[in-house]
Amino acid sequence: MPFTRRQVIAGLAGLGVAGLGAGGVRYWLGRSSGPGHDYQLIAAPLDVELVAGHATPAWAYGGQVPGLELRCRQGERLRVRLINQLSEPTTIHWHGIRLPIEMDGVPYVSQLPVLPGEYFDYSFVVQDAGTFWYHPHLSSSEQLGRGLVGPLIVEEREPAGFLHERTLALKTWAVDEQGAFSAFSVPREAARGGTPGRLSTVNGEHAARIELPAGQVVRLRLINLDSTVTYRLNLPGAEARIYALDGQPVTPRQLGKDYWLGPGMRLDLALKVPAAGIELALRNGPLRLATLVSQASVEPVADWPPALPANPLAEPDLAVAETLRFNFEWAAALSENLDQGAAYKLWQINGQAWDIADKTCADRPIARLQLGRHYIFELRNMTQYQHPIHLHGMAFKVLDSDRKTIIPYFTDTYLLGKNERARIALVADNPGIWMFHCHVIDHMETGLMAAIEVA
Ligand SMILES: [Cu+2]
Repeated sequence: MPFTRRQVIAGLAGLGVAGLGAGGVRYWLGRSSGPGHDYQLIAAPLDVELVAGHATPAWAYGGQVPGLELRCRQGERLRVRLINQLSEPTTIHWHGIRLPIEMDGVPYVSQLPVLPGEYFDYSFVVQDAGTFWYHPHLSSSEQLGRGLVGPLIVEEREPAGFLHERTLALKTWAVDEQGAFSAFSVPREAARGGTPGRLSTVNGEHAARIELPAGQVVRLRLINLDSTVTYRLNLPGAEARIYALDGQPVTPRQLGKDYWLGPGMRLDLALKVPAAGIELALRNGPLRLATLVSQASVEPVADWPPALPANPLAEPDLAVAETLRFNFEWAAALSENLDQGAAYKLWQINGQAWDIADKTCADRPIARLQLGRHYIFELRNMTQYQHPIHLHGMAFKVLDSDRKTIIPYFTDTYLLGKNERARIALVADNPGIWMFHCHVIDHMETGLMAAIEVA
């Protein structure tokens, strides 16, 4: 049966989210308490057409997958009322945002799960401009797998030099040829690189065609909101420069051959759009993800904008920093019976495997940092798989690696290659219990997560 967009929209009404506008979201009327941005965000089931002619029973934020793009200005307050219309508990974690622990969205660590029919008000001042995203921190393989992932864009205090921008949200869905979901997590895959999807999409569309104005410099905000895939991004024949990594500005530099964008990571590119009619392929290695189509534009040809202003991050002082070691390990001895329920202990950090079924894990932090002190983390990947290592609550500076040349930069997620050793540094300037984990969701849910206390 052919499945039209109209039916998808009509399906929304039955879910009780009609009347909120096309995106299923509206600014709260009369509830503004100072400068800021107010959203009402409904998490609810939604049939979407990822495969032509077939419905996929997704879960959506604001009536769309990926979720509604939330926008805010640096230094202002973002208020989001999450309304849970799912049949199970959920939360929202704000990936890369430095915020108070109560707003971090980790169940039983920073808040209780938001139950079906309940709502939760998130409210925090956004300190850093850049490209971020949001997702649940609960039943992650299924909730992220079904589409609960969305962009969060924080605009600079003063307009940056870009007149045009596009968000390109990358996700590879675990669906079959009829659009039905396949398993989000398969133990034998969790024990390797994570369970991969099959259908690549940009902004929820397979083989998307994205129109850009000829002669203009467009800011492309690429976000990997997939649970497993590291995209090896390239744009053959394009004039493109990197302006920010994982939301944090860098000195502009050429986009090289392949940029490896692991789960959770972001890349802000400036693209000089070629003459009208020319098409560029946005690719993952040799595979085309989307086609960028240059459209005639009457605007005068633009030049490269200046670098983006740095965010107000504390600079770690390596001379006084204390060094801590974190070993990311394969928990081989514990993983003999993959299909007999032992799947939650495939990976470990410093000999400890996180158990997502144990609500008390965060009572036993893997490290305790003193508020205001400076630290170097030595990260050692003792495994044959790469792990995008993510820290909540604080940005960190990547210093060096034994596998590649690093121009030191701030981030919240570092893609630690197989058997790589790298050093990162940070100022422990945000009190709380912060999760430190691999962003391959299968790895996170089978042990590769820990809590770090700052007090
Ligand atoms: Cu991992």
